[in-house]
Amino acid sequence: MFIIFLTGTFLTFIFVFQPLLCSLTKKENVAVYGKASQSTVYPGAFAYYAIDGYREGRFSQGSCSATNNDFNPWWRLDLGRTHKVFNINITNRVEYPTRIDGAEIRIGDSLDNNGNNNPRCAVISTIAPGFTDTFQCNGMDGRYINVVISGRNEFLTLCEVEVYASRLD
Ligand SMILES: [Ca+2]
Repeated sequence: MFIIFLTGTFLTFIFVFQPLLCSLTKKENVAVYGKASQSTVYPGAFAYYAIDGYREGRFSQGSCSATNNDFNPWWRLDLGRTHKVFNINITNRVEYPTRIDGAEIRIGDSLDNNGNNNPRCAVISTIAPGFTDTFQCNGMDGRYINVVISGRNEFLTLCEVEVYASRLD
């Protein structure tokens, strides 16, 4: 009887409380509500394409942003107000996948150096062609999310940037 009671309690937790807990703590991709800009615009590859909601990694499909071959190219998302950022997903382009290597994710409220001086969440070592990798930012605060490649000339291409964060009121 006790075992049945215990099992029942356990199942109640699994089927009732667990989904409730998940729905309360679920983080939304807030990137789609933001505004994107970038150092320069490669013809037709607008900054917005990195937050259009599609992870499509083939450049020809028109869902990847790209800069020209800039020195220190950057892409920036403005969330409109400060958020607590938990994790960021970045989808790499299928073609020329090594262009993303060494890119830094920076988060903060400053626009100094176009936001590229904000605290660093992560350095992207590499992302497989067309794949999506997750970077943990552990609740860093910021209105601006930058992806910047420092110290070399490069085309910065992002096929999707998802930002899972909570608004700070
Ligand atoms: Ca996209």
